[in-house]
Amino acid sequence: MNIAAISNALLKHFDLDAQSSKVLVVGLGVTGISVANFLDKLGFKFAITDSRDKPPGADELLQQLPNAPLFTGGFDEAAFKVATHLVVSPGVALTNQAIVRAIANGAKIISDIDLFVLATEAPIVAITGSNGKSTVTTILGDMAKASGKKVGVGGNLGTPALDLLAQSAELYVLELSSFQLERTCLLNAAAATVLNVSADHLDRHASMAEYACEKQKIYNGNGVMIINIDDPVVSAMRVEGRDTLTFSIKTDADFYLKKTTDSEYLMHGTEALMSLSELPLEGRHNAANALAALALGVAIGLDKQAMCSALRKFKGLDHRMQRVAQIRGVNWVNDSKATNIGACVAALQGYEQKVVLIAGGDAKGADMAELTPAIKEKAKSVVLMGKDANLIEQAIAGCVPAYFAADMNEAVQIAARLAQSGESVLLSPACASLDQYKNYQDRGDKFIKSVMALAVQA
Ligand code: UMA
Ligand code: ADP
Repeated sequence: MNIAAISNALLKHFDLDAQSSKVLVVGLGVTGISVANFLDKLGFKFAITDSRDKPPGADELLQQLPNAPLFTGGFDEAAFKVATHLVVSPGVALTNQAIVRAIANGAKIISDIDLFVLATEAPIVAITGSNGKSTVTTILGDMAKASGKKVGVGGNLGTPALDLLAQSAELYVLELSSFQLERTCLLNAAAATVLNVSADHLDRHASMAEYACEKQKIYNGNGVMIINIDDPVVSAMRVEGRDTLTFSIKTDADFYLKKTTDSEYLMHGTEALMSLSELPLEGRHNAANALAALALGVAIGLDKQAMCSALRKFKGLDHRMQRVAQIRGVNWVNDSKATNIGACVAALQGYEQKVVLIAGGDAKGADMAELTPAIKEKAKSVVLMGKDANLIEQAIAGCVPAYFAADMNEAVQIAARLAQSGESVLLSPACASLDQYKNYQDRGDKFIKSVMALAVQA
């Protein structure tokens, strides 16, 4: 890290200087810890605040930076009053009154992503979208490694961007959420994509238009724009005169699918890159993800053969259309990461035969009626759970039988009674998990545990 160069850039862009500025790090999750360590290395004065009584990073902070002032159990007004700059974690809304007041007092907002952008000269590939971010980010990371690149892969995927700086890299691949993009202004990615836009996080964004606007910020700068022309909202983000590569699973594009009598191919122009049947992932949406990753890789000059070899080896991430088991002829599939309607619809559309769907949780303000056509077409029955189970039941209005379950174990037991041999039970909740579980992984793990228990039941 070139501390002098980064300090100069922080002064230039944010009027932030080590002598006079007072930085408040808002939120003590993994982002807050990464920001605190970064500021400490640069020699900045900072304090940290978290509204929770016991924030998840408190023990880690005590170990790593025992002298850092920490205010928990509410947002400390005094700390906000003296702050000249706030580095706000993505989980904290900028509409929080303490933050609104601090901004009115002249405090500047900085994101960990802007700090990261200023701290590296290596090219960044940036990936957002309502669904497919983690899959495409991981595939592209694998493709870069297969092409012999030293690559750092993280962001919303899990490892905070600033923690990626611990190891030198010649390329960074970042998954970015709408929360991260909303507060980022310096991103200038070498290649960037919005994979798709469908309703999500409407409890945090005022409207779909605002949500899409935050996503669009990933294209800021002058890098190559990767555009999904199957998605009208993304297509409208195209900018005349910018280098652009398009992808589509429905029509002609720079990267597209071509059917022949015996197979279907992933194409770049006239070149057949590989057969779709070699891609070890379920669902048409994963063909779109593969084309997006190929387009991003070509935009930054990765080797095409190495990229295809990475695609052939990619087995998919846990909790995304993950095959759990076949028990007494019934296929059990864990798609717990389907935390919005778009993901659940994509999962259902991948089936030819009707499934038993387990859904529900926290709908995050989405209109569950958008789920109804896919349920009508692809579900023989639904098992509903969680905070907004009623919203789904009202939306489907009796078009398929609905059952309620108090917890995952009960949901699995009910689904086991409903599914016949040869059919599938799909956990694809269309909702966030936090009303009943630690996170989507915990929800998926509980599903797997209950399914495995069926195997030993008489
Ligand atoms: N929180 C408080 N009070 C605070 C600070 C946070 O109640 O003072 C709550 C938030 O409302 C949120 C939770 O704590 O519910 C975590 O927020 P955070 O910003 O502290 O989270 P981090 O641990 O820093 O993790 C964040 C991302 N979390 C969110 O955006 C909510 C992680 O994405 C990301 O992997 C990590 O930074 C590294 O970049 C997770 C996520 O759920 C996987 N993302 C959403 C999604 O994918 O849908 C956007
Ligand atoms: P994200 O990081 O955007 O949440 P993931 O790759 O983790 O995306 O997948 C999340 C959910 O979305 C899973 O249920 C997965 O099956 C589904 N999904 C993945 N790619 C797409 C896509 N291109 N379109 C719709 N749904 C998708």
